[in-house]
Amino acid sequence: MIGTTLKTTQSESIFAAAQKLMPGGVSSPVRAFKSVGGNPIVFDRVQGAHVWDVDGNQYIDYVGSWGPAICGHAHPEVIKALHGALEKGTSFGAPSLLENVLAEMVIDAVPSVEMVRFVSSGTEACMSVLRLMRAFTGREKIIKFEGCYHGHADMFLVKAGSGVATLGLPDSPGVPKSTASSTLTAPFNNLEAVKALFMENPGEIAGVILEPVVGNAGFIVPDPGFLAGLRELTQEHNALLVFDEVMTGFRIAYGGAQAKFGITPDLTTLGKVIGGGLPVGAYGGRRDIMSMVAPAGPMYQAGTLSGNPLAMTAGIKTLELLRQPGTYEHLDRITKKLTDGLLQIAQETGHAACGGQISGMFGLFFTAGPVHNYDDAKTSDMAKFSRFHRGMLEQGIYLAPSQFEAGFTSLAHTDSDVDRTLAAAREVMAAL
Ligand code: HOZ
Repeated sequence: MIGTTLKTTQSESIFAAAQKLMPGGVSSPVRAFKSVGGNPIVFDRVQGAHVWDVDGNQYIDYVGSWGPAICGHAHPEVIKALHGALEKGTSFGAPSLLENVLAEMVIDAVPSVEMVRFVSSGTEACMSVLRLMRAFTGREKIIKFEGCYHGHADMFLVKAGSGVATLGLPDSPGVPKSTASSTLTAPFNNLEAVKALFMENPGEIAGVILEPVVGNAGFIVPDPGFLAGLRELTQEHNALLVFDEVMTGFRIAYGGAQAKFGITPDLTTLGKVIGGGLPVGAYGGRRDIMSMVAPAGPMYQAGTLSGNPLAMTAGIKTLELLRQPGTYEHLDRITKKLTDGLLQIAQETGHAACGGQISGMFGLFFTAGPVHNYDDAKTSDMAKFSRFHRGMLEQGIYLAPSQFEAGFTSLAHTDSDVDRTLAAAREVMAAL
């Protein structure tokens, strides 16, 4: 039951075994709890807004499998659709009608997307879009922002967020200097810095890629005019603007950040929500640019499991559920209640804090703020965040085990879940 003292004997023993089998005992770094201390909780099952660990503890979940679980974990309609799809086979490696259906849904929803290519992860989408940016412009350099994370391809592991920031890694060994030197970086929300990079590298920059709302350095919103400024600058320099909407796509609005802020990039990457909990990524954009992708054009990119029928099915059903009336209103209301409540409790218990939300994506920093970029995010009191994380876990609240990850709610989160979360937060913050 939520709120009881946490017993994690099974988790401890499974994780101890895992550490001998897999680097750090995990399949992806952030989930190892390295930055918050203690060992990770080993999951047994997930349902709705809740997760259960192998010791039988139940938690209210604000990670949502890092974004995909926007309808709630294991939504009955998604599961039912998957059962139907399973009967027809798990992988085709050939065209299917399901790809057309999901492609049409994505094209209808996301303003920049006229054509789309499905891949199997957000990382794959971003590494493919990078090749496309270079192929289309004939230029090699790109601009990314400090603390933004676009997956783990070589070119993006420069001042990257997410696990790289969480583990405090300087970048990553194994990335050739020649590769990293083509990646120019600027602080998020700093148009002047981007302008300067364009001036210093005339005719050499293929484009600018960013998370339009940052989720991998904690939750950071774009300042008014920042996205519009990037749109103007990239057009002025014949460079491409790419929104990495792996986190924000279909989450902060059905049409993503580009619909929410009314700025249309040239290309977009997607992942997480569009796979409904199965491995999917996608990149898409202007027809003239996408026509360069093989076999329509010469830029090569391929994948055995791309367009996988199970993943397409889960994605289609998830988007159908999201299209129902009131969904984004629910996400916005429930998440605002959560973040307003957390900020108020922080104030009442004497902790400097700032944060916010858009729809079902949120963040909280232990600093007075405001947080406009990665350097600001790093002023958050990390030791306090770790104690807060542990305290919440003990209270049955599962938060992202890193200050540098956004939180996510779902259609399954209820007022009662948020009330219980805030009651826990009051207790934990009072004791920090
Ligand atoms: N890239 C995800 C976080 N932004 C994955 C983290 C994980 O699964 O460990």
